[in-house]
Amino acid sequence: MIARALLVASLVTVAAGLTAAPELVDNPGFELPPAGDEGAAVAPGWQVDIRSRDAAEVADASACSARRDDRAPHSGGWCLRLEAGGGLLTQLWAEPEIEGERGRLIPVEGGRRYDFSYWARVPDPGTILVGHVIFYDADRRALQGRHARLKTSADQTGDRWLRFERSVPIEEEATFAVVHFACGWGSGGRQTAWLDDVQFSLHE
Ligand SMILES: [Ca+2]
Repeated sequence: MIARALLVASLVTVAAGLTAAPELVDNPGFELPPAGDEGAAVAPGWQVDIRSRDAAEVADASACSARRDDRAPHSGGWCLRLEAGGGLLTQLWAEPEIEGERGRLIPVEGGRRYDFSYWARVPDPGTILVGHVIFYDADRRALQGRHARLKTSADQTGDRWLRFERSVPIEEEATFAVVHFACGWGSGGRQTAWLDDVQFSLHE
């Protein structure tokens, strides 16, 4: 009986393992702290980039930041607080470690369905947090069209955490993906949004 119970338990474990597609974003809940020598890195697996709305570099980005925050995270002990102001965008890029190298391109399987989701808290009207996944072909050209992007916009969640999610079959020629967030598209002056539990994985 014990052997049978163990067999059933192991089969359940195997089944659970088969249904859970690997998470493709490193440090998706911002729980890992930056190492001492990582300088301005927001958290392992992520990079921050401040730009104007027309993507130009800016001289004074003091109104913008993306920092780990331990006040009221959605899960664990930490989330990420994004601040934007002065008409600038605070952009956050997933920088996955693939074969020992850090880069923004995540390998994907063309023609398959992918899931993208995240939790956001956007208390102030006028603030918008946009999260999206952009797919690229083997020559690293961004793909266009209905199945080329996974995009959601979080705005005015109040003080609650809300989950935003998209799932689409991607183009056959899709080879890479980039996971990206931007705060600052809203109409308000100073804009603040909190982000936690990003998920990007093959749909199974
Ligand atoms: Ca977290």
